[in-house]
Amino acid sequence: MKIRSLPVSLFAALIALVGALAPSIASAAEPRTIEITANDQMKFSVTSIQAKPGETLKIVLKNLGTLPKDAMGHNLVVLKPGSDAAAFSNAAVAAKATEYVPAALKGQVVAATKLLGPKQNDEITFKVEAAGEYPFLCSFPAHFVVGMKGVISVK
Ligand SMILES: [Cu+2]
Repeated sequence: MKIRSLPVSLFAALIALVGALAPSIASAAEPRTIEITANDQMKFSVTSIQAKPGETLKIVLKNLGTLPKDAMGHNLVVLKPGSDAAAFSNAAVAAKATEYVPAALKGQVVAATKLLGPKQNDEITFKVEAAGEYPFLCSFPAHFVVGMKGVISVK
């Protein structure tokens, strides 16, 4: 009885091993999609994201608002760990020509969506290589101060 059951349990163990490996292979190849909405109340629907070092993330930003882009545009800018998001927001006020991404601070940007008007979408795909806290914000004037900000925690 024992001799007969051994190959069966080995086969079952192999099946289990393949099953355990398959999802990790799939996740390494495909970015993880995170949908975030913005609105006329100046809120992001997601403000905290957990990720692993080396993971590829795809953030889809959807502006659900109806107010015109000049008055209530939204973007989503991901900064490198250690960047000062408040300082970035302050500098962005004078950077309307570059969709509120100040040229002098471009080196801090990991990825940025375009500035969205009402009912527009955009997406960014990027890899978070190093562990750390990656701040993100909407850099439209004053939106950071009202609370359009969050953190991607990579560990
Ligand atoms: Cu905004």
